[in-house]
Amino acid sequence: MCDSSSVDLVVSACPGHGLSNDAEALLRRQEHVVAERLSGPDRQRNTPVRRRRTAARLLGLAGTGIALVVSLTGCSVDDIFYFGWPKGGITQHSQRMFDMWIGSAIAALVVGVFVWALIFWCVVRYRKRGEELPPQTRYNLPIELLYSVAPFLVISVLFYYTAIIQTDVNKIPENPDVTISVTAFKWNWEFSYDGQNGPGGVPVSTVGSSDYIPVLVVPVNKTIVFKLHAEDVIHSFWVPEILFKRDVFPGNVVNKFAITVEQTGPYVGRCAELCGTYHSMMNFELRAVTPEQYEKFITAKKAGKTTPEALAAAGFSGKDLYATTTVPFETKRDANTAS
Ligand SMILES: [Cu+2]
Repeated sequence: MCDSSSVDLVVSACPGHGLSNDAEALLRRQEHVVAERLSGPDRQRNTPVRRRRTAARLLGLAGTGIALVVSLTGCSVDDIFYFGWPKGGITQHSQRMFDMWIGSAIAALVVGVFVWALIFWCVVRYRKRGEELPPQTRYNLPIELLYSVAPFLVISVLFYYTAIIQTDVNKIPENPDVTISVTAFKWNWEFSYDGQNGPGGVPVSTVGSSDYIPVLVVPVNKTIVFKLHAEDVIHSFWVPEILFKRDVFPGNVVNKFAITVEQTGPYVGRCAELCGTYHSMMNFELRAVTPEQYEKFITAKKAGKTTPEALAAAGFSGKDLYATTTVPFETKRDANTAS
């Protein structure tokens, strides 16, 4: 192969070409630049040393990215495997919802890893190697059928499990063990036990105020139906540990839902709908107790006892006579300073 450049050929073929020294130098410079662009980078790109450096740089970038994702989420190692879902929950429904979430996250990860692998494989395998346009592929019927059918299958499976579990979660038993009417108002709660009347036929209830957190006492392993109604604006009944919330509407709307609590203990409850100035302080406590403790509590309330007295009758004492998961808010009505 001849190493002579085009300029050399012109100069040697035409001694009287008439080019000045400057023009000849300029042409040689341009020719050199074009030759560098067309062949120089490709030769460099294909050297083993350059390939190793590129691979090391990519590995470093991937490692840094993974470290950033893990550290910036602020999750503990345990939480990583919940994929953003709160732990288990305390009702029979919450475990099923948790299982569905984990299953969906794993399925999404499998699809995601497959797609990422395909993308990176294409990026590396078919990277640009020259100016020549690679073969263009289109109208590949099997591949296009796969593109159409695979997402449909994924959606169908997710829809099936969502419909089954949602229907089960929303089911209202015909004869629940306990029915509780929940009344939400700015900015507190009243819980009234249907069919349980105190002195004078007044329904047994617990109610909150500016300086008292209402305690909603429920028995474990019994079906409980909640009937939700608001006196003023839209609120939302939410106990994070039951992994469920439902809006509470004023007017003629009475929303219902049913749960069976499986673990005793105190759990904070909140309003989850922005309902006004003190919305964030509209809390209550769900106190899940044994059926025996529940019976003692209701019996004491029916006898006209206060909620702390009834909790004492159920075996609680000290600070457990009041809510332990949240405290009444400070209204600061007398203060003229910003809070
Ligand atoms: Cu509210």
